[in-house]
Amino acid sequence: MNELDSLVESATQLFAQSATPADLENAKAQFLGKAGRVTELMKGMAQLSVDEKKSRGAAINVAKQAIEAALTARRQALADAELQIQLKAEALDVSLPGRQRGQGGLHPVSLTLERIEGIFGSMGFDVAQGPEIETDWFNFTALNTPEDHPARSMHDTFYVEGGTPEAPNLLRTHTSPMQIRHAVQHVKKHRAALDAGQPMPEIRVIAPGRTYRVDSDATHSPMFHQCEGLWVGENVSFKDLKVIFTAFCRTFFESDDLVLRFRPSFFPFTEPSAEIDIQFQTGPLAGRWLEVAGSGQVHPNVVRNMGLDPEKYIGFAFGMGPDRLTMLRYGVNDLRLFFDGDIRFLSQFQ
Ligand code: 2U9
Repeated sequence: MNELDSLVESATQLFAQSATPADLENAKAQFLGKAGRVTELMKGMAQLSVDEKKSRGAAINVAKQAIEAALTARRQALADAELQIQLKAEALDVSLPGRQRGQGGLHPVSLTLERIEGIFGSMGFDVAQGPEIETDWFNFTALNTPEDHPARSMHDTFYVEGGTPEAPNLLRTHTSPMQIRHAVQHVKKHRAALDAGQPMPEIRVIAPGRTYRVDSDATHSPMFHQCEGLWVGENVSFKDLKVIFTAFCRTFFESDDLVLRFRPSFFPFTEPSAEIDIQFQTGPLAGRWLEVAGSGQVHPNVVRNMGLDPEKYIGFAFGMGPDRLTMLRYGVNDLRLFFDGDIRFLSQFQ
């Protein structure tokens, strides 16, 4: 191998050993730079004759071009390798599943309220709506709760600004005010017929919603839910109450052999009154009496406050706690879980 061939070979080798573009430029300088070996060879031609210069110059040029070609090839190889590294780092795995958008769902108590509304809706009941901030009259007076009744104590509810000292505004302690409002509207709508001695369509309504009391432990929350029902007509009886509430409980708990017990009790707005207990015949709660609701014949004073004659119209009412119904249905043992907002608890109901 002649001197020029071995020069090309050592340049090619040095270029191949250059791992980065900077190394490669240094290697280039050693051969093609001002003080590089090719330049030195050119300078070394000074003493040669014109003919020798021609042939020697041509040979050096061939070697120089070979070195430049090797340099260009190595530059390209390094750039390609760099690109490959970059592509690998930025690679997208299109087979990966997309990021899921968190999907919300209804709160377990809302699911219960929807169930209750569906069941009573199918039995011809309207769903009442009304304000959570109530007047003293709708929350207490209209419901036959006298001025000196313990339920009116400052300790039993939350009073809010805006009322008068005699009739303060308060957070409703039950959903019954909604039924009074609903009944008053209903009676107003049919006033002319009533005055003409004609029959009034029956009032059949449920009132679900948030209620408030000063109470807080594992089974009581200052904010809780209630759903009350009211059925007023000329020929309604306790039997009707028993039939619809039994049908409701059996449908709600999906248990056809569920047994109900009506146990005498007292409420200011009903007389007579009864607690309603249920008993499952199968399943984890079988054999125990579980209190699920209160009920009774609407007190004549309350019927009168609706604008109806209690001698002619009779009403039956019930009240239950959807929070407790939800606990029973799903086997939840602490009421506070419903209001903590813990996604690990709530997501189990989706
Ligand atoms: C009107 C007249 C009477 C609703 C009734 C109850 C009995 C009752 C409690 C059950 C558990 C409330 O959620 S709870 O704490 N309710 O025991 N509620 S009778 O009586 C009415 C309602 C409206 C106009």
